[in-house]
Amino acid sequence: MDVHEVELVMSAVKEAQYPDTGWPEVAFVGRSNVGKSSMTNVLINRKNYAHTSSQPGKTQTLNFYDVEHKLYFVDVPGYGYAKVSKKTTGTIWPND
Ligand SMILES: Nc1nc2c(ncn2[C@@H]2O[C@H](COP(=O)(O)OP(=O)(O)O)[C@@H](O)[C@H]2O)c(=O)[nH]1
Ligand SMILES: [Mg+2]
Repeated sequence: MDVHEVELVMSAVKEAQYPDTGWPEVAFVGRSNVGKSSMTNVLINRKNYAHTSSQPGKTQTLNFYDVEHKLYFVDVPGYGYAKVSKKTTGTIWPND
């Protein structure tokens, strides 16, 4: 699919904030710093729309990208060794 229209529609910290359109949601799961955000950017043809970082732990919320009003790519926090407190990341994803 050629992607032209992408929009960050929600940066969610709790389930009540997840979109309820029923569109498919695609997410990549993996440790911090393995390239999940970079992969998302490649797929949506953007350079750094999903923020990448050389420091682990940059992505701290569930970021839902509306792709062509058909589906979502969801950039998720990694697990592993990010230097943020459990309080900051909340309960959505274990941070270690
Ligand atoms: N060498 C190399 N570095 C990459 C690749 N993909 C991502 N990176 C780098 O790895 C670091 C972490 O990438 P990021 O997408 O933020 O990882 P995330 O924590 O899984 O979302 C960044 O400095 C990226 O530039 C790749 O295919 N090769
Ligand atoms: Mg990331």
